[in-house]
Amino acid sequence: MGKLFAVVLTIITVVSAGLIAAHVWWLPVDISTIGPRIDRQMDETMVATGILFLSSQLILACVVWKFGDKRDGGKIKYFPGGSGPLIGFAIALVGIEILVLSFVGSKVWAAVYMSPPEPDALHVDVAAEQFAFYFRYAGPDGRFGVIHPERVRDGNGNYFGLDPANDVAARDDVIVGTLTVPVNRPIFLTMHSKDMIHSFYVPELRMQQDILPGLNIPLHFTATQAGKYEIVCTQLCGLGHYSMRSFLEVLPQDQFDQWLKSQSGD
Ligand SMILES: [Cu+2]
Repeated sequence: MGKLFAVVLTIITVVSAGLIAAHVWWLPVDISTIGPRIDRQMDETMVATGILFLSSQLILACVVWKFGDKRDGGKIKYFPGGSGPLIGFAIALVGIEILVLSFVGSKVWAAVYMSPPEPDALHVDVAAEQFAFYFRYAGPDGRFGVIHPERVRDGNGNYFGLDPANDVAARDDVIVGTLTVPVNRPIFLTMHSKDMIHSFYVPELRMQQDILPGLNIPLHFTATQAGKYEIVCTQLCGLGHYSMRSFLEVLPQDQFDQWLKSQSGD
């Protein structure tokens, strides 16, 4: 029985590690400037944790193979010195690995979160709610209208609580349900939530950011490939969470200009 277990354990270990190493189920194509660094970090993490995973499972299989059936007269073999030092060693090893990975990974994290957006970035304001995303562009005047939370009303399409009657800057704000951006241009998002925690996730951008009520959360990226990509909410935000999604549409600059102009109604 012990030998059979050792064989099955070895097969499961090697096959699952092989599937990950071969990137059989992996992230979709990367379309952001930060993507290659994130992917490399992910690979490094997988190699470091993979070595620990493979060695621990294979050592376990070897031990079970060798000692699993030897229960002569009910005698149980113990590791010299007991299991305490071994457990201590394993905890220290995993702890050091997590610390090192966090330290190395923090550089990529900082490149996204600790650096300011480019000065020429296109600013898009994002509102998340149960169960939709809305995107707002400043319009031809380049200024966003002021948000009045008490004016937010889905019934008349005032998702951002604007007051166009009294606020000139709000009159030309463009509000849409699809995040449309020009390719190769830095994009700066500010995101807020109307009701509860949501999350902005675009696997192709390698970006996932929680949106918390009461905060205006910044995020910046540059998309490098035109196309249409799915935006999904990855925080369980209520009964309709499964349907909370939108699209990121990356267009060549001239097509984007045309699109924005048509939305502004000029
Ligand atoms: Cu949500």
